[in-house]
Amino acid sequence: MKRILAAILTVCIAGLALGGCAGTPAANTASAGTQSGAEVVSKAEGNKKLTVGFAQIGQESGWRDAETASIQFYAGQHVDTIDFKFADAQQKQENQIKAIKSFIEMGVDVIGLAPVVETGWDAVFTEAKDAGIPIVLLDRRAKVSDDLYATFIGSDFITEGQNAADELAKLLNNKGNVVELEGTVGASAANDRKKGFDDQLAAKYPDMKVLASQTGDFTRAKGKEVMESFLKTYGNQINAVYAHNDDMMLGAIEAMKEAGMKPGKDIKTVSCDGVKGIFQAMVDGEANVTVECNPLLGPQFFETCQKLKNGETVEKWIKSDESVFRADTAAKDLPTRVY
Ligand code: GYE
Repeated sequence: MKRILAAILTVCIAGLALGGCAGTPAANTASAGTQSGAEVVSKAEGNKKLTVGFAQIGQESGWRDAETASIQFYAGQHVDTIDFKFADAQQKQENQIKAIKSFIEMGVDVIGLAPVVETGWDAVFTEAKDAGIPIVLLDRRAKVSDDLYATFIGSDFITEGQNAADELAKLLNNKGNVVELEGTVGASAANDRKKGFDDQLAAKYPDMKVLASQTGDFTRAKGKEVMESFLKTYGNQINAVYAHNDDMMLGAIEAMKEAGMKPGKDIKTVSCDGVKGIFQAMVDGEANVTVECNPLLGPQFFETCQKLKNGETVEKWIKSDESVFRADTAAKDLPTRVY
């Protein structure tokens, strides 16, 4: 699956350089926008099809692949009504900015973006606004004024961080030393999962301490590398790991096993996402809890884009539904997981 996806994405990157992917360039023309606040609507006219450009972050995690697949699948099922252009930015903000600029030039109806980091978007979002093209933020937030984007579709990362703290507290009987694997530096998912966790410890669990916290860039390889260095420095002092995503935790689990430790037992684990791999680790007794974050955003994304093309107003935050999953039900849950 990953390989097929990678092939599609590669074609799409090449396609973007040539002016698009998956469909013909939009025939519609974008005119200068005068809209403000929540009333950002598409000014595109003349093309019956909904034309959408999406600037994806990259392929850093299983979660990301599932989100891309959900979007590509929906677009593929609706080729008669949707012209879809996809760009993979390989985790670089400059590539996302380039993709957005090229979508503006094409005159798409709506631009979708999963912003790799929170800041640095004002100039290019203003260009889109001036062209009358609304921006839909998917799964991560951008720190810009409200008039520069139409809506954010995604999770409450602060709540996820708080839930992670409560789960670790239960596993440790409110007392112990935690090491933290952070997501990509500057990403809203990393900033807020950290803030929610830290605030909850400060408010409710004075005997739980974060020994060290470092980025693992949301990847399995980096998660493993950082955990190895934590183990070298703190060894047996570590009672638990909190990882901002499951992929980093899966890397950390490898590191713990190689160091002769029993993850899920000697060292408790809580991570975010809910990918199949972490359910398998819970079934195997090597992980304790995952705080779910839903990547299957394709349908909601395109439905929102259509509403914007129609000139309808949409909520400023369209929240995803999610829960917490623990090792005791993992064997029953695993077969029901779709990503
Ligand atoms: O948790 C992580 C991914 O932005 C919510 O990004 C998303 C995060 C997700 O790489 O696995």
